[in-house]
Amino acid sequence: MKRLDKIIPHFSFEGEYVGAEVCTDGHINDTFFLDYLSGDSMKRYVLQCINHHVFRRPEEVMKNIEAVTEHLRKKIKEQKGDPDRETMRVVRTMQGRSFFRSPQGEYWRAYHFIEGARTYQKVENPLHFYHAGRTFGQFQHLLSDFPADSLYETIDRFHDTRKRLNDLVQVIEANPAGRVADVQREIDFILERAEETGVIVDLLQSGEIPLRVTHNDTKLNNVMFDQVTGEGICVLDLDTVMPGSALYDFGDSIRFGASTAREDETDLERVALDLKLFAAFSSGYLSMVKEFLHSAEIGHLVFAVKLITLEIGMRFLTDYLDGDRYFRVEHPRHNLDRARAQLKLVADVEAKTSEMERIIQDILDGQLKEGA
Ligand code: GN1
Ligand code: MG
Repeated sequence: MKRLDKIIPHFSFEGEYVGAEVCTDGHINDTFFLDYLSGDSMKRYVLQCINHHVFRRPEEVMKNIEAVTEHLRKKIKEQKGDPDRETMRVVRTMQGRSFFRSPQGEYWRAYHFIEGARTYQKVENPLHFYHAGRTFGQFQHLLSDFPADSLYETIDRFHDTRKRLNDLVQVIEANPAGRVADVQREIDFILERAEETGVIVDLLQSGEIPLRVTHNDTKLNNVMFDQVTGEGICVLDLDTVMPGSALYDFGDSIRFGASTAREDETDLERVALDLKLFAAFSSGYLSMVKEFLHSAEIGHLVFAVKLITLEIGMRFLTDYLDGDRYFRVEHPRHNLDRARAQLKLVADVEAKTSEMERIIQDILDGQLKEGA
Protein backbone atom coordinates (compact mmCIF):
# COMPACT_ATOMS: atom_id res chain seq x y z
CA MET A 1 0.00 0.00 0.00
CA LYS A 2 1.82 3.01 -1.34
CA ARG A 3 0.30 5.53 1.03
CA LEU A 4 1.88 3.71 3.95
CA ASP A 5 5.40 3.42 2.56
CA LYS A 6 6.51 6.77 3.89
CA ILE A 7 4.71 6.35 7.22
CA ILE A 8 5.67 2.89 8.43
CA PRO A 9 9.44 3.57 8.82
CA HIS A 10 8.67 6.24 11.41
CA PHE A 11 7.24 3.73 13.90
CA SER A 12 9.13 1.29 16.08
CA PHE A 13 7.37 -1.83 14.76
CA GLU A 14 9.20 -5.06 15.49
CA GLY A 15 10.03 -7.73 12.94
CA GLU A 16 9.82 -7.89 9.20
CA TYR A 17 6.96 -6.12 7.41
CA VAL A 18 4.76 -8.61 5.57
CA GLY A 19 1.78 -6.58 4.36
CA ALA A 20 -1.16 -4.32 5.15
CA GLU A 21 -4.92 -4.55 4.98
CA VAL A 22 -7.51 -1.76 5.07
CA CYS A 23 -10.05 -1.82 7.91
CA THR A 24 -13.44 -0.63 6.66
CA ASP A 25 -15.17 -0.16 10.05
CA GLY A 26 -15.46 3.34 11.42
CA HIS A 27 -16.83 6.49 9.85
CA ILE A 28 -13.98 8.86 10.64
CA ASN A 29 -10.33 7.75 10.65
CA ASP A 30 -8.42 5.71 8.05
CA THR A 31 -7.35 2.42 9.62
CA PHE A 32 -4.92 -0.27 8.48
CA PHE A 33 -3.80 -3.59 9.91
CA LEU A 34 -0.10 -4.31 9.47
CA ASP A 35 1.37 -7.80 9.61
CA TYR A 36 4.91 -8.42 10.78
CA LEU A 37 6.98 -11.54 11.08
CA SER A 38 8.75 -11.42 14.41
CA GLY A 39 11.04 -14.43 14.98
CA ASP A 40 8.85 -17.28 13.85
CA SER A 41 5.53 -15.76 14.88
CA MET A 42 3.24 -13.18 13.29
CA LYS A 43 2.51 -9.90 14.96
CA ARG A 44 -0.19 -7.38 14.06
CA TYR A 45 -0.33 -3.63 14.48
CA VAL A 46 -3.08 -1.13 13.87
CA LEU A 47 -1.99 2.02 12.05
CA GLN A 48 -4.36 4.96 11.80
CA CYS A 49 -4.45 8.33 10.15
CA ILE A 50 -6.39 10.59 12.48
CA ASN A 51 -9.08 12.59 10.70
CA HIS A 52 -7.75 16.06 11.22
CA HIS A 53 -10.92 17.73 10.04
CA VAL A 54 -12.88 16.02 12.86
CA PHE A 55 -10.14 16.04 15.49
CA ARG A 56 -8.74 19.54 15.17
CA ARG A 57 -6.13 19.04 17.88
CA PRO A 58 -4.73 15.51 17.41
CA GLU A 59 -1.98 16.15 19.99
CA GLU A 60 -4.71 16.46 22.61
CA VAL A 61 -6.36 13.25 21.45
CA MET A 62 -3.07 11.43 21.98
CA LYS A 63 -2.40 13.07 25.35
CA ASN A 64 -5.81 11.91 26.56
CA ILE A 65 -5.19 8.40 25.29
CA GLU A 66 -1.78 8.20 26.92
CA ALA A 67 -3.08 9.42 30.27
CA VAL A 68 -6.10 7.12 30.25
CA THR A 69 -4.27 3.99 29.09
CA GLU A 70 -1.52 4.58 31.65
CA HIS A 71 -4.12 4.74 34.40
CA LEU A 72 -5.86 1.64 33.06
CA ARG A 73 -2.59 -0.31 32.89
CA LYS A 74 -1.83 0.51 36.50
CA LYS A 75 -5.27 -0.56 37.69
CA ILE A 76 -5.29 -3.72 35.59
CA LYS A 77 -1.89 -4.72 37.00
CA GLU A 78 -3.11 -4.10 40.55
CA GLN A 79 -6.02 -6.41 39.88
CA LYS A 80 -3.64 -9.05 38.48
CA GLY A 81 -5.06 -8.69 35.00
CA ASP A 82 -3.05 -8.65 31.78
CA PRO A 83 -2.46 -5.00 30.77
CA ASP A 84 -1.25 -6.00 27.31
CA ARG A 85 -4.63 -7.51 26.49
CA GLU A 86 -7.00 -5.45 28.59
CA THR A 87 -6.11 -1.99 27.38
CA MET A 88 -4.77 -0.47 24.20
CA ARG A 89 -1.03 0.05 23.90
CA VAL A 90 0.42 2.81 21.76
CA VAL A 91 3.42 2.02 19.54
CA ARG A 92 5.92 4.86 19.76
CA THR A 93 7.56 6.54 16.82
CA MET A 94 11.31 6.26 16.29
CA GLN A 95 11.56 9.60 18.13
CA GLY A 96 9.67 8.15 21.08
CA ARG A 97 6.48 10.12 20.40
CA SER A 98 2.91 8.86 20.43
CA PHE A 99 2.16 10.08 16.90
CA PHE A 100 3.93 10.97 13.69
CA ARG A 101 3.13 14.15 11.79
CA SER A 102 3.85 13.69 8.11
CA PRO A 103 5.30 16.49 5.96
CA GLN A 104 1.78 16.77 4.44
CA GLY A 105 0.39 17.53 7.88
CA GLU A 106 -1.29 14.16 8.45
CA TYR A 107 -1.28 12.73 11.97
CA TRP A 108 -0.55 9.00 12.24
CA ARG A 109 -0.52 6.76 15.30
CA ALA A 110 -0.25 3.04 15.92
CA TYR A 111 -1.37 0.44 18.44
CA HIS A 112 -0.41 -3.12 19.22
CA PHE A 113 -3.15 -5.45 18.01
CA ILE A 114 -4.65 -7.61 20.75
CA GLU A 115 -4.07 -11.24 19.83
CA GLY A 116 -6.62 -14.01 20.26
CA ALA A 117 -9.48 -11.55 20.26
CA ARG A 118 -11.95 -10.10 17.77
CA THR A 119 -14.66 -7.50 17.30
CA TYR A 120 -18.25 -7.94 16.12
CA GLN A 121 -20.47 -5.70 14.01
CA LYS A 122 -23.64 -7.30 15.34
CA VAL A 123 -24.63 -8.89 18.61
CA GLU A 124 -24.67 -12.68 18.29
CA ASN A 125 -26.77 -13.51 21.35
CA PRO A 126 -27.80 -11.97 24.69
CA LEU A 127 -24.84 -13.46 26.57
CA HIS A 128 -22.50 -11.86 24.10
CA PHE A 129 -24.09 -8.46 24.70
CA TYR A 130 -24.10 -9.04 28.46
CA HIS A 131 -20.30 -9.34 28.21
CA ALA A 132 -20.17 -6.09 26.23
CA GLY A 133 -22.09 -4.46 29.09
CA ARG A 134 -19.62 -5.77 31.62
CA THR A 135 -16.68 -4.54 29.56
CA PHE A 136 -17.98 -0.98 29.25
CA GLY A 137 -19.03 -1.07 32.91
CA GLN A 138 -15.54 -2.20 33.88
CA PHE A 139 -14.03 0.59 31.78
CA GLN A 140 -16.17 3.12 33.64
CA HIS A 141 -15.27 1.48 36.94
CA LEU A 142 -11.50 1.48 36.34
CA LEU A 143 -11.64 5.14 35.42
CA SER A 144 -13.94 6.19 38.24
CA ASP A 145 -10.96 7.56 40.21
CA PHE A 146 -9.35 9.30 37.23
CA PRO A 147 -9.68 13.10 37.35
CA ALA A 148 -12.13 13.68 34.50
CA ASP A 149 -11.50 17.41 34.35
CA SER A 150 -7.80 16.83 33.57
CA LEU A 151 -8.73 15.52 30.12
CA TYR A 152 -8.92 17.70 27.02
CA GLU A 153 -12.26 18.15 25.35
CA THR A 154 -10.99 16.94 21.98
CA ILE A 155 -14.20 17.75 20.14
CA ASP A 156 -15.95 20.70 21.69
CA ARG A 157 -19.37 19.97 23.18
CA PHE A 158 -19.39 16.52 21.62
CA HIS A 159 -22.46 15.25 23.47
CA ASP A 160 -24.24 18.53 23.96
CA THR A 161 -27.49 17.45 22.36
CA ARG A 162 -28.99 20.93 22.52
CA LYS A 163 -26.03 22.25 20.54
CA ARG A 164 -26.43 19.40 18.06
CA LEU A 165 -30.02 20.55 17.55
CA ASN A 166 -28.81 24.11 16.96
CA ASP A 167 -26.34 22.81 14.38
CA LEU A 168 -29.22 21.08 12.62
CA VAL A 169 -31.41 24.19 12.71
CA GLN A 170 -28.58 26.22 11.20
CA VAL A 171 -27.97 23.81 8.38
CA ILE A 172 -31.72 23.71 7.64
CA GLU A 173 -31.69 27.50 7.31
CA ALA A 174 -28.61 27.55 5.10
CA ASN A 175 -29.65 24.49 3.08
CA PRO A 176 -26.21 24.24 1.41
CA ALA A 177 -26.88 21.00 -0.48
CA GLY A 178 -30.49 21.82 -1.41
CA ARG A 179 -31.75 18.70 0.36
CA VAL A 180 -34.08 20.19 3.00
CA ALA A 181 -37.29 19.64 1.04
CA ASP A 182 -36.82 15.82 1.13
CA VAL A 183 -36.69 15.59 4.90
CA GLN A 184 -39.49 17.68 6.34
CA ARG A 185 -40.97 14.70 8.20
CA GLU A 186 -37.67 13.93 9.89
CA ILE A 187 -37.17 17.58 10.81
CA ASP A 188 -40.66 17.77 12.35
CA PHE A 189 -40.05 14.58 14.33
CA ILE A 190 -36.87 16.05 15.80
CA LEU A 191 -38.31 19.50 16.53
CA GLU A 192 -41.23 17.91 18.43
CA ARG A 193 -38.59 16.57 20.83
CA ALA A 194 -36.52 19.78 21.02
CA GLU A 195 -37.16 20.36 24.71
CA GLU A 196 -35.68 17.04 25.70
CA THR A 197 -32.33 17.75 24.07
CA GLY A 198 -31.00 19.75 27.04
CA VAL A 199 -31.89 17.33 29.82
CA ILE A 200 -28.56 15.57 30.40
CA VAL A 201 -26.42 18.64 29.76
CA ASP A 202 -28.51 20.56 32.29
CA LEU A 203 -28.16 17.78 34.88
CA LEU A 204 -24.38 17.90 34.41
CA GLN A 205 -24.30 21.65 34.68
CA SER A 206 -26.37 21.78 37.83
CA GLY A 207 -24.22 19.04 39.39
CA GLU A 208 -27.14 16.64 39.75
CA ILE A 209 -25.11 14.09 37.83
CA PRO A 210 -21.30 13.94 37.96
CA LEU A 211 -18.77 14.60 35.27
CA ARG A 212 -16.98 11.33 34.55
CA VAL A 213 -14.37 10.01 32.17
CA THR A 214 -16.44 8.83 29.28
CA HIS A 215 -15.71 6.95 26.10
CA ASN A 216 -18.27 8.62 23.84
CA ASP A 217 -18.37 5.94 21.17
CA THR A 218 -19.49 2.79 22.96
CA LYS A 219 -20.57 0.78 19.96
CA LEU A 220 -20.31 -2.99 20.06
CA ASN A 221 -17.53 -2.91 17.48
CA ASN A 222 -15.37 -1.01 19.94
CA VAL A 223 -15.08 -4.03 22.24
CA MET A 224 -12.52 -6.82 21.77
CA PHE A 225 -13.86 -10.22 22.78
CA ASP A 226 -11.63 -13.13 23.73
CA GLN A 227 -11.91 -15.77 21.00
CA VAL A 228 -11.83 -18.63 23.49
CA THR A 229 -13.92 -17.47 26.45
CA GLY A 230 -16.23 -15.10 24.54
CA GLU A 231 -15.76 -12.53 27.28
CA GLY A 232 -15.10 -8.87 26.53
CA ILE A 233 -11.52 -8.01 27.34
CA CYS A 234 -10.74 -4.54 26.07
CA VAL A 235 -12.42 -1.31 25.02
CA LEU A 236 -11.10 0.14 21.75
CA ASP A 237 -11.20 3.52 20.02
CA LEU A 238 -10.26 5.93 22.76
CA ASP A 239 -10.24 8.99 20.47
CA THR A 240 -13.28 10.53 22.04
CA VAL A 241 -12.39 9.78 25.67
CA MET A 242 -13.33 13.03 27.36
CA PRO A 243 -15.09 14.42 30.39
CA GLY A 244 -18.83 13.79 30.05
CA SER A 245 -21.84 11.87 31.32
CA ALA A 246 -21.82 8.10 31.70
CA LEU A 247 -25.44 8.21 30.52
CA TYR A 248 -24.52 8.87 26.90
CA ASP A 249 -22.13 5.92 26.93
CA PHE A 250 -24.77 3.55 28.25
CA GLY A 251 -27.32 4.87 25.74
CA ASP A 252 -25.00 4.58 22.78
CA SER A 253 -24.23 0.93 23.46
CA ILE A 254 -27.93 0.16 23.46
CA ARG A 255 -28.62 2.29 20.39
CA PHE A 256 -26.13 0.32 18.33
CA GLY A 257 -26.16 -3.13 19.88
CA ALA A 258 -29.78 -3.65 20.92
CA SER A 259 -31.25 -2.48 17.65
CA THR A 260 -32.73 -5.30 15.60
CA ALA A 261 -31.19 -3.78 12.47
CA ARG A 262 -28.04 -2.12 11.25
CA GLU A 263 -27.32 1.54 11.81
CA ASP A 264 -28.07 2.24 8.13
CA GLU A 265 -31.00 -0.17 7.62
CA THR A 266 -33.32 1.11 4.87
CA ASP A 267 -36.27 -1.18 5.64
CA LEU A 268 -37.57 0.71 8.66
CA GLU A 269 -39.98 -2.10 9.51
CA ARG A 270 -36.94 -4.01 10.65
CA VAL A 271 -35.67 -1.34 13.04
CA ALA A 272 -36.73 -1.86 16.65
CA LEU A 273 -35.29 -2.11 20.13
CA ASP A 274 -34.77 -5.70 21.26
CA LEU A 275 -35.79 -5.81 24.92
CA LYS A 276 -33.94 -9.04 25.58
CA LEU A 277 -30.72 -7.49 24.38
CA PHE A 278 -31.47 -4.34 26.35
CA ALA A 279 -31.85 -6.45 29.49
CA ALA A 280 -28.68 -8.43 28.79
CA PHE A 281 -26.45 -5.38 28.31
CA SER A 282 -28.02 -3.54 31.23
CA SER A 283 -27.46 -6.41 33.63
CA GLY A 284 -23.81 -6.76 32.59
CA TYR A 285 -23.26 -3.02 32.81
CA LEU A 286 -25.05 -2.54 36.12
CA SER A 287 -23.17 -5.45 37.70
CA MET A 288 -20.02 -3.33 37.33
CA VAL A 289 -21.31 0.17 38.07
CA LYS A 290 -24.29 -0.01 40.38
CA GLU A 291 -22.10 0.56 43.44
CA PHE A 292 -20.98 3.98 42.32
CA LEU A 293 -23.50 5.36 39.82
CA HIS A 294 -25.64 8.09 41.40
CA SER A 295 -29.37 7.58 41.64
CA ALA A 296 -30.00 10.48 39.24
CA GLU A 297 -27.87 8.63 36.69
CA ILE A 298 -29.69 5.35 37.20
CA GLY A 299 -32.98 7.22 36.91
CA HIS A 300 -32.03 8.51 33.46
CA LEU A 301 -30.57 5.37 31.86
CA VAL A 302 -33.61 4.66 29.72
CA PHE A 303 -34.03 8.30 28.79
CA ALA A 304 -30.38 8.34 27.72
CA VAL A 305 -31.02 5.56 25.21
CA LYS A 306 -33.62 7.73 23.56
CA LEU A 307 -31.58 10.92 23.74
CA ILE A 308 -28.37 9.58 22.25
CA THR A 309 -30.33 7.89 19.48
CA LEU A 310 -32.05 11.19 18.72
CA GLU A 311 -28.68 12.95 18.89
CA ILE A 312 -26.98 10.62 16.44
CA GLY A 313 -30.04 10.76 14.20
CA MET A 314 -29.72 14.56 14.21
CA ARG A 315 -26.01 14.36 13.45
CA PHE A 316 -26.55 12.08 10.45
CA LEU A 317 -29.36 14.31 9.20
CA THR A 318 -27.24 17.44 9.71
CA ASP A 319 -24.43 15.90 7.70
CA TYR A 320 -26.86 14.83 4.95
CA LEU A 321 -28.16 18.39 4.69
CA ASP A 322 -24.60 19.70 4.77
CA GLY A 323 -23.59 17.61 1.75
CA ASP A 324 -21.88 14.72 3.63
CA ARG A 325 -18.82 16.51 4.90
CA TYR A 326 -18.33 14.72 8.22
CA PHE A 327 -19.17 11.01 8.13
CA ARG A 328 -17.74 8.70 5.51
CA VAL A 329 -20.59 7.68 3.18
CA GLU A 330 -20.91 4.87 0.66
CA HIS A 331 -23.63 6.54 -1.41
CA PRO A 332 -25.41 9.91 -1.49
CA ARG A 333 -28.39 8.83 0.64
CA HIS A 334 -26.30 7.01 3.23
CA ASN A 335 -26.51 9.67 5.93
CA LEU A 336 -30.25 9.99 5.32
CA ASP A 337 -30.69 6.22 5.66
CA ARG A 338 -28.73 6.30 8.89
CA ALA A 339 -30.76 9.22 10.21
CA ARG A 340 -34.09 7.58 9.38
CA ALA A 341 -33.07 4.33 11.07
CA GLN A 342 -32.10 6.26 14.22
CA LEU A 343 -35.40 8.16 14.32
CA LYS A 344 -37.36 4.94 13.89
CA LEU A 345 -35.44 3.54 16.84
CA VAL A 346 -36.27 6.65 18.91
CA ALA A 347 -39.97 6.05 18.25
CA ASP A 348 -39.66 2.42 19.28
CA VAL A 349 -37.78 3.31 22.48
CA GLU A 350 -40.54 5.76 23.33
CA ALA A 351 -43.13 3.01 22.86
CA LYS A 352 -41.12 0.64 25.07
CA THR A 353 -40.03 3.08 27.76
CA SER A 354 -42.11 1.63 30.57
CA GLU A 355 -40.96 -1.91 29.81
CA MET A 356 -37.36 -0.71 29.74
CA GLU A 357 -37.79 1.07 33.07
CA ARG A 358 -39.21 -2.11 34.56
CA ILE A 359 -36.26 -4.13 33.30
CA ILE A 360 -33.78 -1.74 34.94
CA GLN A 361 -35.74 -1.90 38.18
CA ASP A 362 -35.87 -5.70 38.08
CA ILE A 363 -32.11 -5.88 37.55
CA LEU A 364 -31.51 -3.55 40.48
CA ASP A 365 -33.89 -5.59 42.61
CA GLY A 366 -31.90 -8.68 41.67
CA GLN A 367 -34.84 -10.30 39.91
CA LEU A 368 -33.10 -10.63 36.58
CA LYS A 369 -30.16 -12.91 37.02
CA GLU A 370 -26.95 -11.69 35.40
CA GLY A 371 -26.71 -12.77 31.78
CA ALA A 372 -30.35 -13.87 31.69
C1 GN1 B 1 -18.40 7.88 14.47
O1 GN1 B 1 -15.97 6.44 13.25
P1 GN1 B 1 -16.67 5.80 14.37
O2 GN1 B 1 -17.54 4.72 13.90
O3 GN1 B 1 -15.72 5.40 15.46
C2 GN1 B 1 -18.56 9.07 15.40
C3 GN1 B 1 -19.44 8.71 16.60
C4 GN1 B 1 -20.77 8.18 16.11
C5 GN1 B 1 -20.54 7.01 15.18
C6 GN1 B 1 -21.85 6.54 14.61
C7 GN1 B 1 -15.60 11.20 16.27
O4 GN1 B 1 -17.62 6.90 15.10
O5 GN1 B 1 -19.65 9.85 17.38
O6 GN1 B 1 -21.55 7.76 17.20
O7 GN1 B 1 -19.65 7.36 14.10
N1 GN1 B 1 -17.28 9.55 15.86
C8 GN1 B 1 -16.96 10.84 15.83
O8 GN1 B 1 -21.70 5.24 14.12
O9 GN1 B 1 -17.73 11.71 15.44
MG1 MG C 1 -15.05 6.22 17.18
